[in-house]
Amino acid sequence: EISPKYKTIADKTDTHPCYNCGAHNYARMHLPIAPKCNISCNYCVRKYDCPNESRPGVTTKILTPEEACEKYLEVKERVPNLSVIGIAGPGDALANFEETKKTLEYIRNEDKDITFCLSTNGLMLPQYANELIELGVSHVTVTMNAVEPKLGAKIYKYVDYMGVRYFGEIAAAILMTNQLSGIKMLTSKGIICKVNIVMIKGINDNHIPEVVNKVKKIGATITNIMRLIPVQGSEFESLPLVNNKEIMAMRKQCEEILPQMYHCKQCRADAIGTLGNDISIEYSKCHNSEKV
Ligand code: CLF
Ligand code: SF4
Repeated sequence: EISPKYKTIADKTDTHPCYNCGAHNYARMHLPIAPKCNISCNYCVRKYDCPNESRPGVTTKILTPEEACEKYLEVKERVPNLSVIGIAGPGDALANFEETKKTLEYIRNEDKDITFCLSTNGLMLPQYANELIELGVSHVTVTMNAVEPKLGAKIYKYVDYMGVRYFGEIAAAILMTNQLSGIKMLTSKGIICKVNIVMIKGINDNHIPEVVNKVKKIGATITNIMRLIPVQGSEFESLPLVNNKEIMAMRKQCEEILPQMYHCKQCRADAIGTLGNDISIEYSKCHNSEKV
């Protein structure tokens, strides 16, 4: 139960720069505490940040939960409009649940009110949804690229679930089932869910409105149709790019179904600042931490 002394979830949405473009003066801070992943997307190379939520290209230094909390305390002093703490990789937040949990607990101890936001591929959502709510997470992003196992099999190489590695359509079906039931568990309890969709030319581009329709039915608030950034060394490295016009046309079409995000910056897993002004690089330089 949220006591009236604290921000309600609606207040938190009002000051969340990703969920509300009117909140562009508020800053978010990603804490890169989650290195592992439990699935394999064909557009991913593990040595970079998770392209589901974070822009690939730079390796982010992993922090321990203790280090993350220290960094939060420092940044809080320098960035007065900081309203959101996000966990967005560089792998999957829920594939590193212990670290995610500890980090959020430490920070909640320091600040009862700051918004907790999390990005995940959704595989472990049914298992952890209730705990996330208890930890005070109010906003969850799930990256969902398809709702058809046949299509999903082209996008995901494998899924590691409960100690078994699954491939092909079975892997995709497990992932999709968990994404959908996980989102439903969250939205039924008032948690705000955004669905990121990576638009992959010739693979899922025609299928995206179907994904948007499906997630609308289970209570998602907004979808964020993102461009695939081809990463060298990934399965999809030489796929043709979706151009700006095509992305915008797809967003416009899907806006008939559900509100769309138009201002995503495909942030790094250690991004800090307003969406228009990421100060994470400057920050790591002046703090002398190593950056690869
Ligand atoms: Fe981070 Fe994502 Fe939360 Fe925002 S980013 S976990 S919802 S606080 Fe925002 Fe960055 Fe786009 Fe993500 S602009 S990549 S949508
Ligand atoms: Fe890579 Fe992210 Fe997919 Fe995991 S969820 S395989 S880190 S793109």
